Amino acid sequence: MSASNPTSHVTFLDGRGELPMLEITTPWSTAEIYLHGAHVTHFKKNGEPPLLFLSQCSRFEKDAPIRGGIPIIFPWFGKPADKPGQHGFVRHREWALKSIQSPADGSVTVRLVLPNSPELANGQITVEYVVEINDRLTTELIVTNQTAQPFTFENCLHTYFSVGDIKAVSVTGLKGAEYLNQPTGFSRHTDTEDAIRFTGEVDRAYLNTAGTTEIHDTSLRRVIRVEKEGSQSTVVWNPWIAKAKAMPDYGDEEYKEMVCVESGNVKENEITLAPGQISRLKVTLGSAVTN
Ligand code: TA6
Repeated sequence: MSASNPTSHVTFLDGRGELPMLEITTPWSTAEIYLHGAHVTHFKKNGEPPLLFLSQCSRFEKDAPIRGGIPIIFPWFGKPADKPGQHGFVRHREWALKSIQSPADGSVTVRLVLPNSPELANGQITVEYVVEINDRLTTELIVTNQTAQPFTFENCLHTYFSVGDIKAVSVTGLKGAEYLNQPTGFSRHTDTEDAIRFTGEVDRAYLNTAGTTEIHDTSLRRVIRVEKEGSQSTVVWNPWIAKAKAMPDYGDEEYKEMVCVESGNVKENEITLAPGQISRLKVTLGSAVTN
């Protein structure tokens, strides 16, 4: 199946692991989205290196998460004691394609919905994902509570960014924010640095921060902007050497070429949605290369 207009094109085909995927071309960019996990695995602006990192060792299998791109973390983050598995279940479920729009301006908007899930009140908690592709990549996770009770959850767009050399990367926009440091048992700290730099494992959940972050990559001479709405938490992650070796679906040296800057609502920023209410988590990714 394909949808197109004079300037953009969408093809529906079997991707890796024969998982259904959409291949998208716009006047500015190319992108790939798998129905498995409603997972954006590729976005590349013309004339720039890919924006998203995808592990060479990633699995493309039913019931397994894809390593890279933008995994959708919902309805819980991490591995709470009372939850089965890490980072929720929607990232390894097959989503349904609801619509593809490609207006005359050449942008493409794809809507996906999570099929009714017994864990989500058999569909009374609805989950939709909207991906807009043009010279930027915008994704929005929309959760609606159609039950008669409050619904509490965490969410996170766990974006893997591609960088030239992690040692030449700094992340700004989080100075003064509090964070929970995963490697030391989620101990609480306040970030006093102008920028986060990477010389070892970093795994931090920044809380009560709704601002824009930037990834400065001097090796690719690129600045990536992460603008967000409906998000009070930012998670910054690089596994470094030991954790890289410990992950079977991740290359030992790949920690050098990626950084995760994730937007969501985790830990004490979890959301409680009243009956009838809608939660929207929206992230817009833009980039510019300096000559
Ligand atoms: O977002 C950071 C983090 O929670 C890390 O602690 C690390 O576990 C990472 O997510 C990847 O999790 P995954 O379940 O995809 O292996």
